[in-house]
Amino acid sequence: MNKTSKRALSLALAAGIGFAATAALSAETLQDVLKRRNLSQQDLLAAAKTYVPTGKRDEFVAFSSGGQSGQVIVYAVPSMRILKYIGVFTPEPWQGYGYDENSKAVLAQGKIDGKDITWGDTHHPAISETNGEYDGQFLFINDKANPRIAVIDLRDFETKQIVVNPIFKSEHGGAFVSPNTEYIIEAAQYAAPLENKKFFPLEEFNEKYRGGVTYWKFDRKEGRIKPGESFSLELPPYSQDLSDFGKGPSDGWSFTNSFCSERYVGGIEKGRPPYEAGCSAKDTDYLHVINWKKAAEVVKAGKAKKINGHNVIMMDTAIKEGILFLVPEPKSPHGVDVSPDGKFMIVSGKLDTHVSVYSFEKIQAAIKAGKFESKDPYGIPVIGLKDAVHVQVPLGLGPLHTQYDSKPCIAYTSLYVDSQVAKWNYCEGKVLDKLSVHYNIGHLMTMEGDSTKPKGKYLVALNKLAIDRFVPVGPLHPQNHQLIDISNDKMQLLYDMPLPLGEPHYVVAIEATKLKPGVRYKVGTDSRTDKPHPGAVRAGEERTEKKGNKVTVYGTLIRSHITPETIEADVGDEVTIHLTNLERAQDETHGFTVSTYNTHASVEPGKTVTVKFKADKEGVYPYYCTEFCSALHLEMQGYLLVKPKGWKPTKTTLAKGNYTEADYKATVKKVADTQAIIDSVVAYITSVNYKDFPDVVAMVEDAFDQLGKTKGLKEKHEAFAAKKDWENANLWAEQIWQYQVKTADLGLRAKTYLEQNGAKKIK
Ligand code: RUQ
Ligand code: CUA
Repeated sequence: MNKTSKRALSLALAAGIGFAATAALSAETLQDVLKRRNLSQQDLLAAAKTYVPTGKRDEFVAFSSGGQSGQVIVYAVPSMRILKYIGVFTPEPWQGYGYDENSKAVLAQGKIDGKDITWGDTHHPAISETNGEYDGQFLFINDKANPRIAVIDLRDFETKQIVVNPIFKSEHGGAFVSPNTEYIIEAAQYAAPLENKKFFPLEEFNEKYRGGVTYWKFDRKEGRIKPGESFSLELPPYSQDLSDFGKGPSDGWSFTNSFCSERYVGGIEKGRPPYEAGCSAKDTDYLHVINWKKAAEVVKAGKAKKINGHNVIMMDTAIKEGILFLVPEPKSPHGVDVSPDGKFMIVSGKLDTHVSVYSFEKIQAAIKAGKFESKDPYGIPVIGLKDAVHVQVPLGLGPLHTQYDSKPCIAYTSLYVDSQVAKWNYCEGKVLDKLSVHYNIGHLMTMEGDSTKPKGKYLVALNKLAIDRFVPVGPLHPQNHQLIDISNDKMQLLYDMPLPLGEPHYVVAIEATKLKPGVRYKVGTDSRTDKPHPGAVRAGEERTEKKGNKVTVYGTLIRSHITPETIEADVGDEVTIHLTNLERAQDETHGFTVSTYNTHASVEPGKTVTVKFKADKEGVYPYYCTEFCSALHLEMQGYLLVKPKGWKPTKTTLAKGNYTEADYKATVKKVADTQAIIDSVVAYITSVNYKDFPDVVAMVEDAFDQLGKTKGLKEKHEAFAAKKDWENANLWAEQIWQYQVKTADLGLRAKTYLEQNGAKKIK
């Protein structure tokens, strides 16, 4: 018996006989701890508001942009515990994302002009909505640097699709969803020619460079964006920025602001003042007001132009059809955020102390009356600021983004220069409270704060700088997400969370109970397509095929073996390994890698994953399971044998172990002892109402599954024993014990769960 199995058995024995640890007696009182750790009553209050005791769960789940990592960070509120990183635009090794064939296919959708792009500048995540409320089904996120949008399915938190914007070279105003997630907005940032690979000098900026906004059509049933049914609007080269969809009365419209409507072209190297001067010279920029429902009809009517194979409504068409308007907005604006009731759009001018509350009703009245103060250089009608604004409120320096409270008319705006959050009433234009944060807040986020039904309670400040907040870790600091309690009149700062990944620009949070992720896949699923995987097999159907120089393995994974345990190839063969995880138990993920072939798969219960590589080096390459899945995880192994050209075997049998009758008898006794433990655990479980605990039912089923695998093995070892083949007799008896250990492991987990969750005795 090796060390691991000895430990497993002794653990099983210890727990099986009901050995319970006694709770350690703490001599310290709460007062002692406060003193020792130098904590105030206020600290204690903050701790009480954020602490989530072991075994308890958080109220909200936040999806944060992972910034330059190209990933999404999932964390929980109020504990601020990180739950997951989701690989999106970049490879993520743990999840095998970019290391198995199925996920490589998703990443390959993000190639631009045939080139792999292995990073992304993610900015704005958006949760899918139904009637303007978060529904927890999908998450979208954009890549500013390489204009792309990704679709993540929240049933398994996996990236399913990446679409490349067909006409932009960069973007920023995405992802934002329409109230029923029919469309996802992606607005351009830095203007460029819309046609691919077209060159025009900067001298032709005004004529040939363009901005725009894309409306990606989303098919909810399929959970995929339909590029063929998507369209864009050509816009002036104004550096379009953030966007938002209207809702309620403003449903059908969308809003995109802009900076650098000066259309300034810098050139320090030629002695010209830099972009920052030329792009902020004027007092106003433009809010783009777009009737997207009508725009969709214009496309249907065949009035769009195809650019790079994509439908684009040109500016002159948009003007003629009355779907595009501008409103001045002060000065170098950043966020545009539609209020929950859809009546107002709040715009912050970064270089203005004011926040402007635009009235949708007023804008509509001006459009209906044809009341425009001017036209921009491209002939787009401009509605006068006075005819569009409900109120302008001086909030402080560097206002950027606004989020909403569950209480009517209450909003929170980030003040970048002041490093503050302002709480204010946008109906009455009154400032209510201000709170200092550390430092230079960018976005901020309230719970479901950009939906029609914000949940209030907490606000997270996404600060750009983290000076003096954390133990120093070198010149590159972590980001600082600060949790703020907004349930009372006065805001209270609760917690600093360092985020050590990228610059997370924006984050969205949803009530945890709205998320209904699965715990396993239907056996044989390709999780990246949601379809049955053609390489899936069931237990007993495993096989290896060799055709020409192609070796294809149809394998399975289950605690604690990989089938097959040997793969043979000739040097130069192309090896494709399909692996199905046959587990039904929760959290029984197996990983798979082959030494030095840069391949990795994460195979969750039910999933089928393919890894593929060219066996271009002769030699011996161990493969193994990379997740610590059971007591015999280390033994979940095998060999890839890459044979040299013309190799012939000289030895045809494997070495034998020196097993004796005594070894065999000891193993048989061990099997009997372990069975006694299993019986006692089963007796306990069936003596309580375990059927009322679905998680336990799954564990118990799986435990019996494992035990079921011992069928026929007793006859087998006894037959070998009768022939005095002690090696085979001993090893087959040992195999029974392996299944018993897994059974006991699950049974004990179930027992602990039941004891801790108040299972009741039944008759
Ligand atoms: S950004 S700090 Cu949304 Cu990309 Cu504003
Ligand atoms: Cu499977 Cu470790």
